[in-house]
Amino acid sequence: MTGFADVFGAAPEGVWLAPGRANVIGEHTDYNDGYVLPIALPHRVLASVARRTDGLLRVASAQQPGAVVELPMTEVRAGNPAGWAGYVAGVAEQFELPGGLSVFVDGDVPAGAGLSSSAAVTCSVALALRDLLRPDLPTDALVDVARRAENDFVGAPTGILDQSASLLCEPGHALFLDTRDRTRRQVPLDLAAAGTALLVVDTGHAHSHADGGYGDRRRECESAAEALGVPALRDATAEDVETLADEVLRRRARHIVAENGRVLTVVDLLTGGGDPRAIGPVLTAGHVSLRDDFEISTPELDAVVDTALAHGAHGARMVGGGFGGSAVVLVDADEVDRVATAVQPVGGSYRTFVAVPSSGAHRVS
Ligand code: GAF
Repeated sequence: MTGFADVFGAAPEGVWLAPGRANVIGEHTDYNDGYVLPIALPHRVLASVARRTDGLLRVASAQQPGAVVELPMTEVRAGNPAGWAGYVAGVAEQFELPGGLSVFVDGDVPAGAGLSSSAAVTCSVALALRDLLRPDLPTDALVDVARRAENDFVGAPTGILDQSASLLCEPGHALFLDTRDRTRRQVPLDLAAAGTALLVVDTGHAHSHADGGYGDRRRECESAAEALGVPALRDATAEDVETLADEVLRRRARHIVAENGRVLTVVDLLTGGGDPRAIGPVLTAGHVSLRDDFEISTPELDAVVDTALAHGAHGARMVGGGFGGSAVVLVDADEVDRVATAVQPVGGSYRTFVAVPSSGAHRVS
């Protein structure tokens, strides 16, 4: 690919693609051993990769023109390099690469938008290194390679939603995943055939999982599970949750328990082959729960949801880790433009697009 050859002076050994994701429902359930239902986006990262012989890791990006991050593989360790190249390095350090590696990434997943731009980077590089070095590694193991890069190297305490979506989703389907035992099922999702669309609204207010809020929620969920004497909130019932003495923990746990139920409800509704509009109120209930009980929405995301519903959307919710980012809106296909315009602030700075369930990570060349 041109970008790689321009920077490194030779062709890569191959090019690998990994997509960003939108989550239909199942937010913050992944690190509570619960259920998720993401789709892969058409937006993706392409990683062009070649092994080296001089022991260096060299990383460049089409989105960071002129900036080549370079260091000996022997100096790659958690936090070094910092910044965007850490997502590549955090994967590379988990493979045997004494000769080093050149990586050029080129992506169009909006960064900080709650659409998994970081998992698209880690998964594209993980798949490349699996194909080049460890073809025996199962994809489930790659999910963990990508998660460890994020958790241990970059310092973002995420679950496995994003990495699983990027590596395992299939076109035309949502991925119903049990994050405890990793069992999964592809749920057909042809919104267009039903005259509907899932509109993504990126508010442009960036978030970061390495910042405090996400980790706080994770710790609160762990404290709630401990107080209830269960391994994870996946194992608690709605009745259990109401016995929690701490008011904040009670609300956090209430979201997780109800959200797992919402995933199962949405999967049932979609599997039954009925009208996908029926999932709309469940998505909206998910937003109310994230806003009021989990407290990770923002005024901008709330305004998108409220405005979309006021303009006839069937359902709407914030998506991803929260504290900024994007919302998804279920609308009739012929209402997409009207609703996308209605949710825009003055000046129209929000990016909107229709999320068509796309393919998971694969080798391109
Ligand atoms: C982020 C995290 F990376 C995921 O693991 C998940 O917890 C999500 O927020 C919330 O559902 O995307």
